[in-house]
Amino acid sequence: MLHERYYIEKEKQEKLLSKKNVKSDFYNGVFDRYENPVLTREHIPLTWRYDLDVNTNPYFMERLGINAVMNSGAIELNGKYYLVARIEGNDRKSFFGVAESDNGIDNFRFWDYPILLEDTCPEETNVYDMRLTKHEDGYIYGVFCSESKDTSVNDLSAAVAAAGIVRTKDLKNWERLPNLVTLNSPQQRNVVLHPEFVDGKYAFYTRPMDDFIETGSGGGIGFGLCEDITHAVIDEEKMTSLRKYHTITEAKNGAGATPIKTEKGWIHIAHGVRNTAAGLRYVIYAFATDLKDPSKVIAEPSGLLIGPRGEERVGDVSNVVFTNGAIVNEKGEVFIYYASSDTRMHVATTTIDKLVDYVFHTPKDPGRSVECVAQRCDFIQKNLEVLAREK
Ligand code: M1P
Repeated sequence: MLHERYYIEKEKQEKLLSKKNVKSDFYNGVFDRYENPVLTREHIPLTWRYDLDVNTNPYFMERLGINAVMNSGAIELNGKYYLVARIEGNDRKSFFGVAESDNGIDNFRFWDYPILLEDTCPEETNVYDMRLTKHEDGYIYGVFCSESKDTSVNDLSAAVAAAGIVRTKDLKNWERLPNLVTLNSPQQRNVVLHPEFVDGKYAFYTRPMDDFIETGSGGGIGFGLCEDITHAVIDEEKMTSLRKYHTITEAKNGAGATPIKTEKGWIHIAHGVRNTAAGLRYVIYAFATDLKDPSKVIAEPSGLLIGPRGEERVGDVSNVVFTNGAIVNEKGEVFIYYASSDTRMHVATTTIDKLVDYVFHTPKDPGRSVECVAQRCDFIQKNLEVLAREK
């Protein structure tokens, strides 16, 4: 016999999991937001959290609680939408779980078990933020942050971030490969594998860092090639999307979703960070790189694509939106999955045509207030002329 509370919690959860998600009234013409998050900690199966045996859990207590479900890699396989979510336990350790949906906007359900990675790094304490890449070599790769304690300094919080690599064909059986080695960067986070070979080699977007939190001399999103993914070593990183003074990327930036191939270029959906009196503020921005040379930025719309709005602004790490996964379906619809405030997952939808229009036709950031005002005045003048013509 199960505890009576089990049935109440199960019914509550079923209601949440089967709830229809609808577009919110947010409008900017670029993408749509939705009323409900697509994943929250309440989506985590009860079997992951409660001991269902009334003899060992007479009060039906949550024994292994979940704190947050956030930064998820995304992939479409055989017509279904999958998120490989970062799930953070009450113990602050993150791990990965696969959630599946038929339409990509609601009814995401976690598979029975989370992903148990091969334990190849005894010093690894935490793993998070997997980016999924369907590579032309036939594998699906997952590149994630592998975090270990930094034992070289006398500081309890000091940590080292590296890029862990796994591969699979079905999201069920995962093969762990050695972590990426970047010879010129002491730490790496937000590493993304490019879906195609470049000059016959595997290509990675990197984020060189001197330190666990601060990028230090790391100037932005880097790019490097490696011959052998089973022992991935990058000996040279060149920069692609640079951090810039007084922009949304001043403090940090990092690659997000696997780049999306379009006729005009690779579209990247990344995150930018600036510092404020209230702490770091994370937003999502987009840029494009050249089809032949995916390290070369060819379009850079001004400012942010998605910023934290309304309830998204509050959570464990407030004022953050972060993406590490997007799906493009057969109809050219784009699903951008993003977490808000390191707490829950949302979806924003658009289309390839709209994204291309946004990335290639949004004006660039002129860099200085006076020039921004001049840019806006030209814009207004043209609009007033349009309105006058319509009279
Ligand atoms: O807390 C916000 C984000 O901080 C980190 O991103 P970055 O490496 O750019 O600072 C990541 O740990 C990410 O998981 C987290 O959402």
